[in-house]
Order: sequence, then C-alpha cells, then structure tokens
Amino acid sequence: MKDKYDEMWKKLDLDITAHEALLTVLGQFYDDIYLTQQGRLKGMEYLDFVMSEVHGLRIKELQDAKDEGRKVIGTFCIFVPEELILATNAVCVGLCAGAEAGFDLAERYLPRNTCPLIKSFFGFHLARLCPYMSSCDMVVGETTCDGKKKAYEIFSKFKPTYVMEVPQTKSHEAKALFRSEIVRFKQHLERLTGVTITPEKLSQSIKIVNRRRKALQRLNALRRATPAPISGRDALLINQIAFYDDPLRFAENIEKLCDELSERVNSGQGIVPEGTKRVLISGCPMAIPNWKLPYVVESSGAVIVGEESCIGYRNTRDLVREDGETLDELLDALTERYMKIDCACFTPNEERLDHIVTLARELKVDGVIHYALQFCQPYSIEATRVEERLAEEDIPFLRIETDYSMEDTGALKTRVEAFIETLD
Ligand code: BJ8
Repeated sequence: MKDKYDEMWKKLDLDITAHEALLTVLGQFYDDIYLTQQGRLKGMEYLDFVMSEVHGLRIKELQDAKDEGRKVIGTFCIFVPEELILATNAVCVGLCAGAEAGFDLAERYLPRNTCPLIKSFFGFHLARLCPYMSSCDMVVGETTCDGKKKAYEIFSKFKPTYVMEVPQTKSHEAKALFRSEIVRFKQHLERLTGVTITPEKLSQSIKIVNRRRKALQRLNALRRATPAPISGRDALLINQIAFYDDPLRFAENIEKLCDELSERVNSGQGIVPEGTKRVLISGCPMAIPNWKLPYVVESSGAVIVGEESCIGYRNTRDLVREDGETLDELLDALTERYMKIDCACFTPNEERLDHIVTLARELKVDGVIHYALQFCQPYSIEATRVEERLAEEDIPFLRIETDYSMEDTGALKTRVEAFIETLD
C-alpha cells in the first residue's frame, strides 16, 4: 500500500514513518485476531478488503469527493444525524478511535485520567496518523459526556468543530431542544456546503441510512440462531466498518452476506459447536481497532452474539419514519428517532435496562458482560443499575473496566474464563 498512497498521505500531512509503523502493527493485529478464525463467511472477504484499504482506497474516495466540491464531515457520536449530512451531498465519516496512539501528545491537553476514546481521537490527530480526520472539512461534536464536551473546546483549536447540544433527559422540553438543534445543524450544514436541504434530498438520505440500518438489523436477527452462525469479532467488524464505508455499497454487501448467513442458519451450521456459551456485550462503543475484549471472550470458549452498544444494536435498532413529505415532518421524524437513543448520558435511563433484558432474551444469552472504558463515568456508574436489573431477571453478569492497552489482557482472560465456567 505504501508506494501507492504515499503521495496522498503526504498531501494530508501524515507522519509517513509513524503511519507506516501503525499500519504494520494494525495489519499484524488483524491477521492474528481475524484471519486465524476458521469457517468464516465468504462475505467477510469484502470486509477484509475494506480493512486492508481503510487508509488507502477509502481515503482516495474522500479526496475524489472533495475534488468534486463535496465536503467531508467527521462525527464522534450516533446522535449526529447523518441524514442531514448526506442531504447536502457531503460525505460522513465516524472518527471515534480505538487504539492507544499519540497519548503522550493528547496528555499535553487532557488529564491522564481521561477516557481512552477521547484521548485516542486527540492522539491520532496530533500524532498525524489519521487520514480521516485530515480529510475532514469540519468535525461535529456533541454535549453528551463531560469528557467529550470539554475536549471539543480544546480540539476546536486544531480543526473546525461544530458542537450539537444533546439534552440529558427525555422530557417534552428536552425533545423540543433537540428538534431546534437539528434545525440549527441543518442551517450550519447548508452554509458550509452551499446546498439547500430540500424534502426530496432529506427523504432520499433517510432511505439510504435506513437501508444500512435494515441490513444490520437483519444481521442481528440472524445471530439469534443456535448455534451462532457468525463470530462476535466479525459482527463487530461489520458494525465498525459501517461508520467509514459508503452507506449504499456497504448495505449491498451486508445484504449479500446476510443471504449467505441465512443459508448457514437454515442448514443448522454454526461458527461454533452447539452448546458454546453465548454472551452479550453491553456498554461503551468499541471503535476500530478495539478488538481486545471480543478476542479475549472468544478465545475463552464463548461466542458473542450481540453488542448492546453504539457500535452495534443501539445504532441500528430504530429506523427513521419514511412517510414524511414536508421538511417539518421529516425533521420531526429525525427528532423522534434520535431521541430514542438510550446512551448512558441520559437520566433516568430505564429504557436501556429494558433493552438489555429484551436483547438478552431474544439472543438466548447465557450471560452479559458489561464493558466500560476506564474513566467513562456514565457507563461505569450505570453498570450498577444494569447489574441490579439483570440480577432480578436471573441473568449472569460480569463487569469489566478496561482501556486500550494490552497490559491487562492476561488478567481479563482469567476473569472472563472464570465467568464462562460459571454459566450453565
Ligand atoms: S450516544 S455512548 S457515541 S456519547 S466512552 S466518550 S460516553 S467517557 S462514546 Fe458515546 Fe454518543 Fe453516548 Fe453513543 Fe464519554 Fe464514555 Fe468515553 Fe463515550
């Protein structure tokens, strides 16, 4: 990949040597965690290809879009309505990062005890390692957790940053506030891109994003089958790539993969033997290339059958209603759908507890592993409520708190293995 894209990376002001080293480590990590799996679906070849070109071909596509006069907009949270971005003919890319890179640089601006997801996007940019961030004309933050909202104030020095206000309750007034934030964001995008969002354009982009969600919903539904037809690692990868890839191309490929998966389910085939313990992971998002816990779980004799997370079920569960005709109706439909997100930043957040129980039942899981990133207060604290609720439902529960380093892998494995042994 090096020779082919060196010029492009130089133009994007990447640190070429450090970037090459990153790609080498990432490639090795991917080979070990993904390509060693047995019996993968043929459809995963598309995902392997996208991953192999994640800093290459996809970035070239972004540059080509920019050459055509389109804008590239980066986001960090599923609260930012991608439909509005697409309706201005801009490209939307997810920027959350899942590796410990550039933390020394990030810590010049952020306290050491900051959530690794925040340090990672700072670190990737400051260390000049992220061609997605470099390609962005604007990044969109949001007032969800305190760490993120304060970090965006500092980050705006490095990149044009727009911040959406996300309320912390689901009251009538909070929904009205979010509706007005959607309008403000729409107006900002129109000024940035010079494109007016019409009902036709918005309606079309709602259908595009829904199509991707429906493909992922189908994938999730197929994972209810016993034995599990796809590994949790592969399913997570699919959900992660959804944030980078072209939405329609991605949806088409996942639909094909689901056809193959469906045949596998119908013939009673699994990726693991019948009787393998089934686990639901619940909690913080796992951004690329954060595959540590899934690898630990699946190399300990269990299989992950669902992710109650923003890189997973929380992002795909709800569709936007497609029956609106006027701009007002479509903006109402966006508000309604986005305010269903049950992020731990909300209080109270009973829906999330209900959703975890429903999902655990639907997926016939033997246990739930709650995953919180270190220093993530919303999810770490909400874990207590999740634990209490699952105890009432008699669903086994394990609480994990970790970061992006590999140092605790052995200790995590010991705890996960012990948990899996207790599942009956
Ligand atoms: S809607 S989960 S994507 S905010 S892990 S940065 S919460 S300290 S990522 Fe999130 Fe939107 Fe919510 Fe989803 Fe803060 Fe926690 Fe770090 Fe987090």
